[in-house]
Amino acid sequence: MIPDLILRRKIQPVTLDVQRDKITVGSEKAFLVSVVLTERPPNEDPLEEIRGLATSAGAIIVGGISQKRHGIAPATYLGKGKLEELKQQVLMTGADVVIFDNELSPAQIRNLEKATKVKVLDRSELILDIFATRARTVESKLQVELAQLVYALPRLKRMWTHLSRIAAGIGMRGPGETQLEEDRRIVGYRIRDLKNKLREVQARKEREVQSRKGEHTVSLVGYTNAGKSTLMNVLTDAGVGVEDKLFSTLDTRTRQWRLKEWGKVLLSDTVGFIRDLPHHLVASFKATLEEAVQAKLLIHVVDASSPNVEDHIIAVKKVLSDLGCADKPTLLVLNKIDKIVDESILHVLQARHPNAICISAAANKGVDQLRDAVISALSSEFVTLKVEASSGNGKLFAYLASNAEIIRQEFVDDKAIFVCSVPRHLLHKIEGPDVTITKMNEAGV
Ligand SMILES: Nc1nc2c(ncn2[C@@H]2O[C@H](COP(=O)(O)OP(=O)(O)OP(=O)(O)O)[C@@H](O)[C@H]2O)c(=O)[nH]1
Ligand SMILES: [Mg+2]
Repeated sequence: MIPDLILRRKIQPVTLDVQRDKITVGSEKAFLVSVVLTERPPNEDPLEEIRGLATSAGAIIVGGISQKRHGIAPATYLGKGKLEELKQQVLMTGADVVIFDNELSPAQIRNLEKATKVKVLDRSELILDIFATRARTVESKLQVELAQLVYALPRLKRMWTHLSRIAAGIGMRGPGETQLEEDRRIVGYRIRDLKNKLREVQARKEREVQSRKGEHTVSLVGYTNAGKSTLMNVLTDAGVGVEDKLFSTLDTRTRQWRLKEWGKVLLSDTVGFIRDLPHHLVASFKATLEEAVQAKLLIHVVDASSPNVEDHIIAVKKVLSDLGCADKPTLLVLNKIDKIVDESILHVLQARHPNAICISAAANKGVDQLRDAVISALSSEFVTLKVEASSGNGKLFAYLASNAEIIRQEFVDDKAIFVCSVPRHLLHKIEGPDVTITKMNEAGV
């Protein structure tokens, strides 16, 4: 009953009862729509990714259509003719939900629902739904809930419209404006509450990462389903979950990775990225991504067998740049080469990315070359130094604090002494008349 729902929401003001009622897929019959606005390679299936996402969310796919357009139809996103075709298809296939591979405005969703008479989800909603079903730890649950609520806040009206439709069906009146305002306030409180909780998680994460200063930290990043967790398992026996599903990993795992005689590094596996990742989702997952943000070196894992490999690389670079990691030393790894049947495809990829390392994590191939590449990247990109300066040199201290990994620091009389690891290309920035720099070995001695 609706009043119960509303009551529950007040006691436990999450509104997800209503939201989930509206914005989930479950095991419903889904019809897919993709509007392609940019030129794509002719051999590409425009529905492939949304099919993967919808399947990962548990939907049963009953069909799909795609349309190439230069611009969108403001009211319904799709053009008139295509909308007619969609209506027919929904009827014919008995679909319960239409899922768009595009980002729709609340008004467009409303108009599309009116036309098709079934629930309509856009790409962001679907991704949020997958994240919600996958979230296991307290941290990821908080992050997903925040992302969902931030997304839902401007759309509450739509959910209410939906509710009042159900309400009308069982002989009740829909909620008035006051109820909507009240709801907005409740959601607003909950968002603030979640942000505070996540601030604590973030602070704890930062302390954790901070405590590893001086260690070599390497993070696996990449498009979802690229094989990051598989590679993590091969390198460290971590036993992390691997699945042929999008977003199987939502939490960061860190394990020791022994690099032969060179020593050990800390390797992290984390949540995958995707094209057009809802930006509030990236913001919400800041605590989880902290490991990658702080890593000394990134290993960008790519599914080289995907026809969209270049798009995936661009999408990952974009998220990395949003996270402020654009200039971080990064090794590109072309994974799943065992799946590439046509050798010439691999040659083209190699020519385009001459520094990339080709591997097959599943077949444990190329892993030694990857090890060597990581060792040489870590050794050449960073230098360990003893920096001595007068204790009044605040500018230098601030610079080291934000750009170097400080291994040890001490103050003797009016002198400050830092042992730190500095990116080689920033060395000149710390040189100065009152600064003495001595090179040290990796361990800082
Ligand atoms: N053929 C082949 N399959 C691979 C390889 N590496 C991973 N896979 C498969 O690709 C799928 C995804 O692998 P995961 O390791 O879960 O990928 P991920 O990047 O961690 O994915 P998310 O956590 O969802 O972002 C699984 O079915 C793996 O078995 C490989 O080298 N070759
Ligand atoms: Mg994974």
